[in-house]
Amino acid sequence: MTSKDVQLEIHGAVAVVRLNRPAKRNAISDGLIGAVRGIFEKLPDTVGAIVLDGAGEHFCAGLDLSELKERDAGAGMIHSRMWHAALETLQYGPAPVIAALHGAVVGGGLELASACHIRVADESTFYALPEGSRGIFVGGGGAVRIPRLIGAARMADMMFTGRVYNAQEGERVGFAQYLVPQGQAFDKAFELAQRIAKNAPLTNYALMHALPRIAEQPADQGFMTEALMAAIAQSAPEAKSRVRDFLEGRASKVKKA
Ligand code: 1HE
Repeated sequence: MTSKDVQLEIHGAVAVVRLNRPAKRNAISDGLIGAVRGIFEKLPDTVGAIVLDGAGEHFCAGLDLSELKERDAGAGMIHSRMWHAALETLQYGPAPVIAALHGAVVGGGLELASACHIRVADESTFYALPEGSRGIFVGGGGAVRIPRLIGAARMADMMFTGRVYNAQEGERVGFAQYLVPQGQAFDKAFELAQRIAKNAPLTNYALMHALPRIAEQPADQGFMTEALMAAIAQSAPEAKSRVRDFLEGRASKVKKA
């Protein structure tokens, strides 16, 4: 399934998907986004977590601007909807996706990172939305996902002013859940993926598919959906055996951080 623009490696229960156009800073051409979608749609069902990485110094420079040809309004809308469909295969795919961020995470690269479930950034990471200064707008789901991470006011500021967030600022405002020393994002993301792949599959499914929808529901409906998801999760044999393991002293305790 590996293509020239995107590599796939399988290491046990963890898949590594790597954007592989380092000479173009992993700029997202139509070919690259199509390859990402194709890989996520056909992952083997033995995969329990996925690391999304970018080859070279930068995670991703966003939309391949050399392909930004004149489109009429209809074609532009269809192109944006194609990005939406591709990124939905990550967000609502078979297993959680952990992005290993480094260098530029900009434009469509930030939209791609925002569709992942966990973002691990190293100290070289920087975040920007240069669409504002290129006279365009986000089109890869950023207007929906980025405000949910950092708030609409911060996103608008990034696009109005060209503001760039460095790695520390990015973690503080909510782009990344983890900040690690330079060069260590992949290792940390892989370690998290191995741990996540050991969870009960139904728990991971609930976190990917139910939680984001519950969070968007009015409270009254959210409580009901939560109750249904909780009942389904706890009825699974795996939940019962994990709880029994704890009660009978076989499972680890929660340790103080
Ligand atoms: C590219 C792209 C690209 C690099 N499309 N070719 N994104 C942007 O506006 C960001 C544009 N890129 C940059 O600001 C910089 O390239 C970086 C900060 C990411 C990296 O800088 P640097 O000095 O390491 O690399 P470079 O010399 O600028 O680029 C190396 C090559 O990659 C060069 O090509 P070359 O043939 O001269 O070697 C660059 O032209 C090429 N390159 N970025 C095409 N983005 C769903 S809508 C989403 C809308 C957007 O994403 S808009 C934001 C686009």
